[in-house]
Amino acid sequence: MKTAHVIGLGRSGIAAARVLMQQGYTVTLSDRGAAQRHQSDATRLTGEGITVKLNYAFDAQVAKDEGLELLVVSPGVPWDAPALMTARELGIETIGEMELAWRTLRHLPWLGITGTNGKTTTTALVAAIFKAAGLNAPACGNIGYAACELALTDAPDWVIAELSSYQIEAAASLAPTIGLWTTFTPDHLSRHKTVENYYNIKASLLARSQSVIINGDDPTLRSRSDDHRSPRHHWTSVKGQSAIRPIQPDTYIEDGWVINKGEQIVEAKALRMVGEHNQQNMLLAVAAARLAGIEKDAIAQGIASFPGVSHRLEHICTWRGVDFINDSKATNYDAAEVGLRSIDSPAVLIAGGAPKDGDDTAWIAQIKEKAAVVLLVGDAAEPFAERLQASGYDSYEIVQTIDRAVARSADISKAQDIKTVLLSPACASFDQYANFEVRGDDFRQVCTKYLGEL
Ligand code: UMA
Repeated sequence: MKTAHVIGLGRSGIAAARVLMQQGYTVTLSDRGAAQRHQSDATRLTGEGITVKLNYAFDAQVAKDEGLELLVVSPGVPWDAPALMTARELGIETIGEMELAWRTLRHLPWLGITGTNGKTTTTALVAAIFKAAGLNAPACGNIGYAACELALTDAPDWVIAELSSYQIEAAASLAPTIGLWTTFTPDHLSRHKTVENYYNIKASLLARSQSVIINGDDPTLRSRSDDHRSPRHHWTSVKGQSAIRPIQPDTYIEDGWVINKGEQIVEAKALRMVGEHNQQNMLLAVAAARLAGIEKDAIAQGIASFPGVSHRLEHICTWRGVDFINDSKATNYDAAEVGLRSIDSPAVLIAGGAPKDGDDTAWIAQIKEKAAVVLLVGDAAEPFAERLQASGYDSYEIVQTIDRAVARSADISKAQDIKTVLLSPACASFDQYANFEVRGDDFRQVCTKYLGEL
């Protein structure tokens, strides 16, 4: 009997364990935690014949002695964790959940979408276009629906996967039909150590892709364009056909139209999402759809009916003329800077959470331009206050929680001419919430309830 061990009782780990069961493995699934949700998942999975170990530290030597052949890890498990290194040394095959999905679904065409920011919107927009074309191609991967969950369903027409650096580094043979790169700025440095490591992980995906689409409006991707010059590379630009010379984009905006290889595809204004970055995401999605052979009518229909993505500049409500916007997915400085750049000012910005490393210069410059007041929450409140003060911006208040921030922003909006209240944290959520979705849901709920009662 083949044996496999899966680490991480989350979305990826549960789906990976089920896929392995279907493939005839004897499966053990372990997690270092033993929270309430772990216990109820464990009961369910035990009933399916999976051995579940909670509060468990994977020991490679013990596993080897017991004859383990395959170790599958969830994206959140550091790829260089000592137990994984020992497993490799002992000859236990060690792969990520995404690699397992690839091995299971490699007979299908794949579109792999990566980048620091813009991945989720581009992935969701591509999925909307493919759906409009009548294809069965739900978005999977980092967007929240694990690729192994997709592998448990009826075979789709395409695998449209949002791929984080965590997933790519643990999926060494994943070779998409189309690889797509949205943006590049430093992120996840606590895991990948250097910017170069982080870049190389993403570049490795494109190196293995049959065709490649790259956002030519991203300064770093453009400056490293020599890494990506060959007929299989396709560039996009919102600035027209000639603005990013010597690169020649084959998808670009001109006279208000999205053009692909000289053909008008859809009017740029058809997309109902604000911000130049979303126009960039739209071009990437159009380029991917055209490479996949989708007709322009379906592309136009998919774009026009696309409602946007939850937690990404999501409009919650308009209260006394002030727009309340949820950008909880902005978990780093660059995403938060893009969020601020996209909204009407003067604004009240709600920021903070679990702080991350990174360069905050451009974000603070946008705060000075757009934010009348910054309300600070979570563990980052004190350090952000110090950074803002040191940069000469003193219109901030420490309010600690999102419900107090919403109440305070309503007061400020009554007293000052405020156009937008924006939750765009520039931080992870783990100090106060399970993840950024729960944080965004909380913001939505507090806005709806509190403002509704005023
Ligand atoms: N765990 C261990 N040992 C470890 C690390 C984690 O046992 O060393 C356990 C945790 O206790 C927890 C479980 O592993 O119970 C969680 O695994 P996970 O963190 O991999 O989470 P999943 O629920 O499987 O979600 C993962 C992605 N999470 C991460 O990459 C951290 C989700 O991306 C993704 O949507 C999902 O798979 C489906 O593909 C989220 C994310 O935060 C959105 N991604 C990062 C980002 O976008 O910045 C990369």
